[in-house]
Amino acid sequence: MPKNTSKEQQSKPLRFVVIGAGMAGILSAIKLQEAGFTDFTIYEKADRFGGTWRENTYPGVACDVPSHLYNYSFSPNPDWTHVCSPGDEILAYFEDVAHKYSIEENTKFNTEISRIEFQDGRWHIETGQGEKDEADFIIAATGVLHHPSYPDIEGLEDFKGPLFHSARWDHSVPIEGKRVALIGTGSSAIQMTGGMVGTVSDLYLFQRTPQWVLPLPNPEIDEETKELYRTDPAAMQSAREELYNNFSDNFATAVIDANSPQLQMVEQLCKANLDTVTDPELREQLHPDYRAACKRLIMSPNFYEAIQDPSAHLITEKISRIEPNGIRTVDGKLHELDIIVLATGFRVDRFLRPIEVVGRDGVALDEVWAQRPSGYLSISIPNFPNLFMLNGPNGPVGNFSLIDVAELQFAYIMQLIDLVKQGRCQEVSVRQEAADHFEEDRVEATKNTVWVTGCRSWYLDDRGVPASWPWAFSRFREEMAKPKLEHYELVP
Ligand code: N01
Repeated sequence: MPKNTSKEQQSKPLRFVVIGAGMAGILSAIKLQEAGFTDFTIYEKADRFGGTWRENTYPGVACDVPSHLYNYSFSPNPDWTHVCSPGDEILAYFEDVAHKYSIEENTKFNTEISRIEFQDGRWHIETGQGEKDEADFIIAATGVLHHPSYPDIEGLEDFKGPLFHSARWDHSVPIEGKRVALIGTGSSAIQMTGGMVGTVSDLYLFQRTPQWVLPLPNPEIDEETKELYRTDPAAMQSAREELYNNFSDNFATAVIDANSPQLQMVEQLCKANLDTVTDPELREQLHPDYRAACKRLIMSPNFYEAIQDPSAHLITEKISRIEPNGIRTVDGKLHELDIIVLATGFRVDRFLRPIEVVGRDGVALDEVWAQRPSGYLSISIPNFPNLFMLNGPNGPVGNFSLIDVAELQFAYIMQLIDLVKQGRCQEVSVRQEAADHFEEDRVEATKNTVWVTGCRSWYLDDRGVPASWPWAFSRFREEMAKPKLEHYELVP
């Protein structure tokens, strides 16, 4: 079939398919509406909005990015209850925003896209339910930390009690008065430790690697402040800006420069926090042997307090296997348990996958990404025209607000979409040379970061290169302000 001519393209409204109805999918829909595009569908495999906040419902779940920063810039929420609000409140916020902008009307829930192929100038979409669709553009808002990673521990199937991943919490299982094991010491496990101690009879935290923990108090926001934010949006905006600048100037600088004074400050704060642990043996067990922020930094108001509770037990012996009654460690000891929670993180190299994605001339994304995923500015892939990712590979991840990242990226993507809308071209994708050059520069810049100072972490790809944005956040903002069109292939 011949391609649409430029005239046809202009006479027909552009159609968009958004994959995923989490934070970035809802954002895409709102921004498409705002730009006057009405022909779009969000496909969501689950039955409600919310993405990561729909999936992560474990005890203690919260966002460790302060709430007044972790909301859309165009829909600030004066009613956040805490500096870092709990997960259910964040989920309710996203559902409210989706409702406010009537996004439901354009969303197909319980519908999982299984295959997309670029053919004859359009994307052809197939769902697992056998539906077919077409679109001029695909916006992949599929999330980063989405596919649970299950550990390769012998006997995982042998445990006779409930065993589940932190992102698949089984709410039919009561935890009150139970002996619960947490495997892992990432941000999820640290939040769960604070969330469960005092409720369970015994909490066993199986630690493979100790973590540096930055103390982040989480007080309630008082009524007076909420009322001020309700009546004076400028005051709320200035609170947001303060958080934003503080984060950009301090934390974002600390992680990209292992020799920065900002990183020294983070290290000092973490060390002083560790010193609050009174038992010297426990303190030593919790003491990491790598630099603070090498792994994704843990922010917690209460972890050390919780782990010092008499009902909490830090297990540092390596796990030997899981048995019907509990976990056996290599010292031969069986830790008898009622419930095991795998807080073992996510497969961070998936992005759009397992969707089968076929680009121009039959090129398969799975082959292009066989070694590892990549994307120019984390947004565009050569030979996959009119497909843009939000929070795609190697973007600013970690302790950044992914909402800010996605908003900046969408404004950038909109400028590329406009090229097609204006009839300047029909297909837009990054040139191979530009993508390669960007990746070379990126890999080179990661050498200055704290992420390569000697630790195991999910930031590191199969080569040990951080899969993240290694420059200042200000550079990201500058890059997102205006696409360098010479880096793009614009097919008329
Ligand atoms: O996962 P992780 P997470 N045997 O990959 C251990 C975001 N997040 O779900 O360190 C024993 O960090 C593994 O050990 P080690 C945030 O970006 C945000 O906790 O590799 N242990 C590690 O301790 C975060 O970084 C919020 O030695 C095993 C743990 O499992 C990201 O999600 C809240 C093991 C995995 O830690 C992921 O955090 C929560 C094995 N076989 C999460 N395999 C916010 O507040 C793995 N481990 C925004």
